[in-house]
Amino acid sequence: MTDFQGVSDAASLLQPKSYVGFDTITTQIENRLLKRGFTLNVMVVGHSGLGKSTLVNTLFAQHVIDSSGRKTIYEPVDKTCEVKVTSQTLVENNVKLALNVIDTPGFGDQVNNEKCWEPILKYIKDQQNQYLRKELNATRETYIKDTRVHCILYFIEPTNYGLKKLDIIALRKLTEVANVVPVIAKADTLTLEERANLKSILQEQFKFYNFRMYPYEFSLGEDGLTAEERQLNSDIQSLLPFAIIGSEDIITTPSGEVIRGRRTKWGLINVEDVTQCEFVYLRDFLTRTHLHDLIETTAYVHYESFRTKQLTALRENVGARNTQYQPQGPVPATAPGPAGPSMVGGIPQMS
Ligand SMILES: Nc1nc2c(ncn2[C@@H]2O[C@H](COP(=O)(O)OP(=O)(O)OP(=O)(O)O)[C@@H](O)[C@H]2O)c(=O)[nH]1
Ligand SMILES: [Mg+2]
Repeated sequence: MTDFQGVSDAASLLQPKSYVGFDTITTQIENRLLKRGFTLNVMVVGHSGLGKSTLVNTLFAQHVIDSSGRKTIYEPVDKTCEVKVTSQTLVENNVKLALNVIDTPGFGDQVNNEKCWEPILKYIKDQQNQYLRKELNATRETYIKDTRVHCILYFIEPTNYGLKKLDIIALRKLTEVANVVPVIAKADTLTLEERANLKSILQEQFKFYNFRMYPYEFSLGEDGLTAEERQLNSDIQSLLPFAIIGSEDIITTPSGEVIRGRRTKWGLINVEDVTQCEFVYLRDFLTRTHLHDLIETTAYVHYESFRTKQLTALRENVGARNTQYQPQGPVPATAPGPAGPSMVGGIPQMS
């Protein structure tokens, strides 16, 4: 009998006497993945005009979304916060990325912003619910379309006072259900001292309110994080929230250098220069080191916890129903059962 425990033991590793070819499995997987492409769902949350659309367009170096809030002060304030999804497919070296940007215009725009985070939270839970329903279907799709929110970029106003009451409530709710990456918006409007001061206030507030920001210290797999990965995650954590500047403009400097930047009265800002802002750190972290991890963490941490809660509630419901309707005598073949509390597709709906 093969002892699978022993496979990790180098002494028991067998090398085929001639080339078999199973080492191509990685290429085979890569080819299949390339054919299918990848999906990334990014949600942007923050007050109107904080540069949400600009940052997404800067991150993906393409005009992916339009500003969806008010264009002028004369436009009426939308009644409520809503959720708008824009989908684009980006291609880079044969890799197709279906990018869905979930915009939340109207967030925090009202005089009374109580519960303005509700439509956002509802959207996130609806996507998880949809996925669960598809997963539990008797005839499952081979690849379930993934609309679960992989990353929330949370925009914090560049003031000197740290989080507002609304930020605290929204962050508490959102960090429980998705990967949240906080950013200080429009960092060019703060001096370097103000920026450092705001960052330390925010870091203390995150600690005080116990907000679990992405990336997390724990690992998803059994293998655990390597010392290097752990170090990278802790370096990123110490940078949060990223002080960013966004721009869609490509500018040629007097020295002939082509940069992505903002032209101001007192000079040019190169958003890709790490001495001027932390945009590059954010981009590298989101797209070059943690893109896959964002998707996996959503599936194995956030969705998993939602799934467990839902299925436990479903089991308890069925259990309660069975106890309530314990047959006293012979059971009629067509005994009617109560319609379970607020059930959609057999799954109880959680608030
Ligand atoms: N100074 C400065 N201005 C910025 C920055 N990012 C965006 N802006 C400007 O701020 C304005 C609003 O930017 P948007 O990207 O439309 O902001 P938004 O958060 O998407 O706004 P809504 O969609 O209306 O909620 C635009 O004029 C941008 O050029 C930044 O980093 N610094
Ligand atoms: Mg916008």
